[in-house]
Amino acid sequence: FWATVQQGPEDPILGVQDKFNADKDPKRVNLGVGAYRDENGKPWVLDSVLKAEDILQKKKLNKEYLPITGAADFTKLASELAYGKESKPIVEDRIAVAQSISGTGALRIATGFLSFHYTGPQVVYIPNPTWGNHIPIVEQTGMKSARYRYFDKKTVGLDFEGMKEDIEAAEPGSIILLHACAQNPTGIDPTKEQWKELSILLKQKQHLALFDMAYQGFASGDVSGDAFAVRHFVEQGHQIILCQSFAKNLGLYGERAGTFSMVCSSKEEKNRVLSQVKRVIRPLYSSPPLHGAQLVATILGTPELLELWLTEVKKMADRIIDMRSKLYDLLVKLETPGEWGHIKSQIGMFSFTGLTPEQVTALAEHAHVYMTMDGRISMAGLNDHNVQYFAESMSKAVKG
Ligand code: PLP
Ligand code: TYF
Repeated sequence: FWATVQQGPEDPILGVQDKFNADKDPKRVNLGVGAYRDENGKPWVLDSVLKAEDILQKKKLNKEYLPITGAADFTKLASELAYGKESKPIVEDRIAVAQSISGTGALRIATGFLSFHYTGPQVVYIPNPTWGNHIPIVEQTGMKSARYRYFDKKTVGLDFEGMKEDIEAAEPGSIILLHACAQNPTGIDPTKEQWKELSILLKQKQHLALFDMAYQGFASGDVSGDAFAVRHFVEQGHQIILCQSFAKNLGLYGERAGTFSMVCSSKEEKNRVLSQVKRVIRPLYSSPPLHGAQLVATILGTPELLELWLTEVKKMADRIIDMRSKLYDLLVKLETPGEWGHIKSQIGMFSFTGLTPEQVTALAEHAHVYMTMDGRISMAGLNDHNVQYFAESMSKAVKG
């Protein structure tokens, strides 16, 4: 049957993990996949999650199917976390929300829904560069993807003028995908002022804002602050679509907890929209997984656990910020040619180092250091035990 099936390319991010796994050198450093690691380089199950596990175990809940749109207590609390409890569409009960298979699944519901129901241009504009999965998620549903400028190589910063020009030039009513915070892979976000300009521009052009929020709390350690862009757009009357993930900020990667939501113009519209969202989900996977959603709902819904979690997100964000400054200081001390200020100013899980593919390859071959070919490093892979070794290896690679 499958004689004509060709070997597919490996995933550029997940392939790095395989190469790291195959390297048995004790000095090996994994800066590939965007998953938090503690000060000893180990995955961290948050205490708030462990406590929620205990609570759930004592409740002896059953394992019945969830409804198509997931656990209602979870989607309510998750939406409040993203939009803010006082947000007008929350108060007016006009957000259509469904539990999703984490952020990826939320994006796939979005493109599925849009491909059936969006009467504007079937094209999603995504930043260049962006998370590699965005393009196939869009194109798998038959929609087109297009790029807007985002990264300025010269300044290693945001190409805000280019971004605005491209969004302005897009056909009115286009779908514009925006990383809500901690842009992957660049670690460069618009400022508050720039978000305000973007909000005005998108409205003028009647574009639809599709927010991907995979890192709420991870950028600054403050979950409300990191939701600024989303909340500002909603306050300005944008009927946004939001894809929310709890993989990173709650360390629930493999639990696949997230939400897909759409701000509607009325409760009546919300109900109609939700009936169609269900028709997108049902043939995909019928109903979402239970456990991750129960954990999130328990944490967000229990004041002591919520408070504990907020300190834990901040701890993760702060450790990353500390590593940025240690790496920067070491690169300067080692007299590494170039300007490295961006390592400190970039935001979130990643730093877009500017290392060339040749330097990335040399680091893997000679130093057992692994990262994606675009020179992105997952900052969480660094800790006090390996940052010196990494800085020395990186410095050597830059010196050539
Ligand atoms: N969007 C962005 C920008 C991401 O970086 C990620 C994960 O790395 C996701 C979405 C989705 O992740 P998940 O499906 O694990 O929630
Ligand atoms: O490192 C990144 O950018 C992501 C991480 O199911 C990731 O690609 C890995 C697995 C997964 C979702 C996201």
